[in-house]
Amino acid sequence: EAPGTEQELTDGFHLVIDALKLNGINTIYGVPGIPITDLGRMAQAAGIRVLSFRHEQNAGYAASIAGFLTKRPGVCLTVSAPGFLNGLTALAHATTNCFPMILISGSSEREIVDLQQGDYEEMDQLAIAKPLCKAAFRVLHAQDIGIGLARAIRAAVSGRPGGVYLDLPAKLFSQVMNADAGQKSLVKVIDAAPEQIPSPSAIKRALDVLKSAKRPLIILGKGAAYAQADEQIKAFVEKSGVPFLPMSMAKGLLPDLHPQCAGAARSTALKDADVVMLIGARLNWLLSHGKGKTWGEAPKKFIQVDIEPKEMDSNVEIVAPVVGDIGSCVTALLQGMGANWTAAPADWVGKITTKRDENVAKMAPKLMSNASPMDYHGALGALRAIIAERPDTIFVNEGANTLDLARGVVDMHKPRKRLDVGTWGVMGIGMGYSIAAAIETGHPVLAVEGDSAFGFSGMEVETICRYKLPICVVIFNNDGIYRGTDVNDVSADPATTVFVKGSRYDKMMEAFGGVGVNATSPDELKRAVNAALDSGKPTLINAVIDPAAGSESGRIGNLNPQSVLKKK
Ligand code: OXT
Ligand code: ADP
Ligand code: MG
Repeated sequence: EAPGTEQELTDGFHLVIDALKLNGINTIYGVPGIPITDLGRMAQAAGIRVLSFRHEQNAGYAASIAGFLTKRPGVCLTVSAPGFLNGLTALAHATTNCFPMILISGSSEREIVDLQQGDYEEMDQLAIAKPLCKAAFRVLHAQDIGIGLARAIRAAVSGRPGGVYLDLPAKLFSQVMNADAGQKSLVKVIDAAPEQIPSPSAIKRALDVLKSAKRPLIILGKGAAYAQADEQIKAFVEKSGVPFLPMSMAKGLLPDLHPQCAGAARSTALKDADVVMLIGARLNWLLSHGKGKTWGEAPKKFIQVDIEPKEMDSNVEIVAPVVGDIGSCVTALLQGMGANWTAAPADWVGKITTKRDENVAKMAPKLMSNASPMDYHGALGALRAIIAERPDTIFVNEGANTLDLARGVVDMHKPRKRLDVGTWGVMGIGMGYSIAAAIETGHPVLAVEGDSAFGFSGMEVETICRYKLPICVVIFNNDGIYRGTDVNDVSADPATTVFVKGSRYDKMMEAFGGVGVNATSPDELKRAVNAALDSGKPTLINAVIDPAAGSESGRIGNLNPQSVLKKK
């Protein structure tokens, strides 16, 4: 270097890194390769945490849940065409779940792609990404990197959060420009997710409807968990005296053991309520679209609090839409209630409490079983006690029976501790979510995985060992999807839903220097999980579950189409 003699230069690589850092993005999840290998190296050298995965889908899921946990866009970095497509599932997932995420992908040269001349990993990525995300941008000139990233950040986190695609063609990275001009071209995004204050008339309307209720119910969704308005939501729910029902990832926003929690009286609460207030939850399939058998005969009035105006009336009439960010909306509701709000009718609250206590009492003995081979309840009883003792542990969960039964059995005590398959019921989030949860929160992670579910991201146990993350993976190994007992009596091939019997997933972990344990009883399981959480060492426990214990599709078997010709 000859200082002073030549003008100082910067390039696309450095501008991308500087733009990320300027906006507080300090972690990247991705897989290296042409054209972004050096970008990853340089980002690491510049102090960004760059986590290299074994498959982009898992890196993408990591980025998506980082967005949920932090309210900042999680960033996933991929190579062109195949890497991009691998990451795209996660981008679509982030959009569907309303998690802020940016998929940054290297791409091939526009001139060649547009003439379809067969470039290395040729693909019109921008066009393909567009319908699957909130916004998609391409940057062709180094001086536009700052603006490009600013647009991506804003699009991801403002309004209803979601996935954004940022296309960076290979040539951009080596483009050179004057360093001063480069620095000036960067944009620090101010107030990326502005407050959206609800109108006073909407608040009054909602409170009038709530006040008129004889059997009110509040449903908290993962949008409420995302909002990080925990104190206001708690104050509002408690002041209202209304029973609340947490959707899966909203469990723990108020503790599951809170006296107003109706989680264990779900059917009764939905059927019999006359006014239902949705806070950050959509009336999609998970709530039977707000109609039909689940919702009973009695007429309902819906109040909905959501940042997305188009969500209102999506499935049924919303008599009191409250559009705004949840923090502002709940604060306004709380203020509007004034000093003399009459709590929800005692007979209704009593009815829910009685039903809940009945259901809890019915389940209690099943959780005490120390039988071997384990059934789901026996194994989950052990894990439930561990989470009660260690409420800061992040609980990641996927599978069918493994998911549905854990959701009911394992109480959550704090907000944003339960991370699961979300709106799509997708298998494969397990290891990506676990890695991001450990990285973003610093808390230990307990991932409870069906043996099938685990298979979708299982190779990332190497990643977990490489970064020495405090993650304990428990595989509920019942030899297959839903059950391990199906038989094909027509050919020598196994039935389509079963795996190699008696597999030892724990040995996978040992291959990479982690701790592997085979657990055959709830006591063994409990000991192994406690040891893992105490040591913080990457651990995988193969929990042997009775192959006959599960049911088809867990709690959603009703969604399977039936052939009238099937059974003779
Ligand atoms: O009130 P009632 O009486 O009704 O009782 C309710 C509660 O009140 C009560 N309850 C309690 N009782 C006592 N105590 C407590 N604490 C308590 N808490 C609650 O219990 C009942 C039930 O309560 P719940 O759960 O709240 O209510 P319910 O009725 O279930 O709620 C309805 C839903 C819809 C909201 C709920 O069921 C839900 O959230 N479901 C999500 C389901 C889901 O998303 N499933 C995942 C997808 S399944 C399938 O698609 C799978 N695949 C295909 C596939 C996928 N998904 N993805 C990809 C990329 N490829 C393929 C595959 C391959 S699952 C799967 C693998 C499965 O095999 P595994 O080996 O992984 O797993 P295993 O099954 O274990 O083998
Ligand atoms: P669940 O699956 O838990 O029922 P959904 O994903 O269906 O939750 O719904 C989440 C809802 O929360 C979405 O409609 C989304 O627009 C909304 N949302 C997300 N963040 C906010 C926020 N900060 N303020 C208001 N609404 C939000
Ligand atoms: Mg299974």
